[in-house]
Amino acid sequence: MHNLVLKPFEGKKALILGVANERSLAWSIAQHLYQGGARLAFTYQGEALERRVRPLAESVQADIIYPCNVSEDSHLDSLFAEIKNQWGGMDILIHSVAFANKEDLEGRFVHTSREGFRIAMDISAFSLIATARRAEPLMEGREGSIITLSYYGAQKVVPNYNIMGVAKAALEASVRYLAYDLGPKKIRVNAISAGPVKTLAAAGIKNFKSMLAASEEKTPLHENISADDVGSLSAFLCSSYAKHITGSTLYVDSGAHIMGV
Ligand code: 0WE
Repeated sequence: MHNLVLKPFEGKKALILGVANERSLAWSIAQHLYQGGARLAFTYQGEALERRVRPLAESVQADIIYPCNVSEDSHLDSLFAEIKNQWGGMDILIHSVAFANKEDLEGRFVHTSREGFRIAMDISAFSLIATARRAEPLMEGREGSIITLSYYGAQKVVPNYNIMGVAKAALEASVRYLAYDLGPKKIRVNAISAGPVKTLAAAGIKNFKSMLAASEEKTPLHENISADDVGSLSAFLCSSYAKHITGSTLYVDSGAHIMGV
C-alpha cells in the first residue's frame, strides 16, 4: 500500500504546450503539476499569446518560457535544444494543442478542403508525434509521461466538430502507436478525453453555450466538468499511481460517453 504523496513531482521537469490564458485546460494541468512540486516549461505561439502566457508562467516560477509554432520543425528543434540545455532532460510532456480553420468547424464535413484537412491533422495530431519523438531521448531512464487532450468527437459524430473529429481519432490512434514504441523506454502515453469546457478554443464556436447546457442535461452526473478535473486526472496520470497505464484514452466527461440516447 502507498501513503499519499504530498509532492509527487518533486525533481520532475514538465513541458506544457497549449496554455493560451488562465482558462486553458493546459493551465489547470500546469497548476496541478506545480502544486505537486514539478518545475515547468511553457511555450506560446505569437506575441499576443506571449502577453497572456508569460505572467501565468512567471506565477509558477517557470524555468523556460519559449516561442513555438508546432507546425515548424525548426521551432520544435530549438525548443527541445533549450530544454536539454537548461534541464538536461525532462519527465512530463503535456500536449494541449489543436487547430482547424473556423470554416471547417461548421457546415457540412463533406466540404472539408484538402488544405483544411492538412492543417487540422498537422497541428492537432502530427504535432504529438513530432513532440514525442523529440521528448523520447530527453526522457531516457526517467519513466516519462506524455499526455494529450482529446474529445468524444473522435469516436462518434458530434455535429460541426467535423475535421477535428477526424484529427482527434488520428490523435487517439497515435497515442496507442506511441505507447507501443515508447513502452520499452518506460515512457507512458495517454489521452484525456474531456467534456466541453468554455475555454478560448471554444470561443467563437457556434452555439457553444447551448451545447454546454445540453451536455449538462445528458450526463449521468448532470454537471459539466471544469478545467480543474482535467488537471487532477493529469496529476494522477503523471504519478506513479498510473505507472501501468499507457496507450489509453481516459474520459473526464461526467459519464457522457456511456450514453446511447
Ligand atoms: O477540440 C475542440 C476545439 C478545438 C478548436 C477550436 C477552434 C476555435 C477557433 C480547433 N480549431 C479552432 N479553430 C478556430 O479558428 N473542442 C473539444 C471544443 C469544441 O469545438 C467544437 C465543439 C467542441 C466541444 C466545434 C464544434 C462542435 C463542438
